[in-house]
Amino acid sequence: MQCGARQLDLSVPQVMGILNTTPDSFSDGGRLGATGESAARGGFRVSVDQALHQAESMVRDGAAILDVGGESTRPGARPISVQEEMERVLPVVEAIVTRLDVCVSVDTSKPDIIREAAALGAGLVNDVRALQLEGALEAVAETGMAACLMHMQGEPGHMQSDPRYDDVCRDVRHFLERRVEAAEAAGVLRNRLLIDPGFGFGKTLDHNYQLLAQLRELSRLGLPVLVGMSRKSMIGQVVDRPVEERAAGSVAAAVAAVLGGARIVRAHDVAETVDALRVCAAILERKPGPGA
Ligand code: 8Y4
Repeated sequence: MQCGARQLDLSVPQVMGILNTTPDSFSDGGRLGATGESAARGGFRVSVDQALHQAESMVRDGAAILDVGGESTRPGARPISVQEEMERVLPVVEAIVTRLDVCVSVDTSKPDIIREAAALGAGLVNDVRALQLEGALEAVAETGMAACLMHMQGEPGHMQSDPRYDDVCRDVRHFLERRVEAAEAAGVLRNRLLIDPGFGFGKTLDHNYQLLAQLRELSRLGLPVLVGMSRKSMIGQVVDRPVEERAAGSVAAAVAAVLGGARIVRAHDVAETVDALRVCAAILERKPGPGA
């Protein structure tokens, strides 16, 4: 798959490492360098140096893509301005693009960020709003970036209050089909699109596991499937462990997804996930019939 100027090899399953620049991200808990003082001021900004260090380590561990995000989708998270998101995300994008051999993904919904990130060399837009904000489809079409379209029911903040579906797999597939059509109509090439069921985004535990168990259905759309379950509550509730102890459970879910046809796994624990996906690749190579 072409991601801006870079080529991404999807003949084998790949890992997208999560690089968060938000002060309240669940799982780096300040490891990325929020001082108590700057966090208290609300003026937190991850140092580019610290982010670059983590990025280097994830590339060494085998990540093919790094996902750089500045907006938190946690319930109750304060919405941030375009300006603030730019200040968090763009310096990190630039630092990685100029120094590391990896595809940079920008986790954003905003057309201005999409354009700026593309100009700096980011190759992929990872949008939890599936490019539904005004001007987002057009921004992607202009830049030649690839895009991941994710399903979400509701908006961050309220999405987990009482999610309901007639048939979660069918509803998610229909939504993604419609967003793929909209993207193509706006001039985004089909071969630059990825789809994602959006685990945890307006879904109960049961919805999440139904989607995982029937992930094959999504591959039927003929586009590469990306999944993100790393350390999420769908793992935590099953293993009954806090976020920092969910690596093994997350890897198990990643393996299930890849054997169910997923091509990219968004993960915090890159080294462990890369090993697991290499084992998956060894299995998939030997499967008879039409490919994974
Ligand atoms: C612990 C750690 C608990 C992280 C919750 C979380 C996805 C995504 C997110 C996803 C795609 C998250 C940006 C939520 N999830 N993008 N982004 N797919 N494409 N929560 O599933 O990681 S953020």
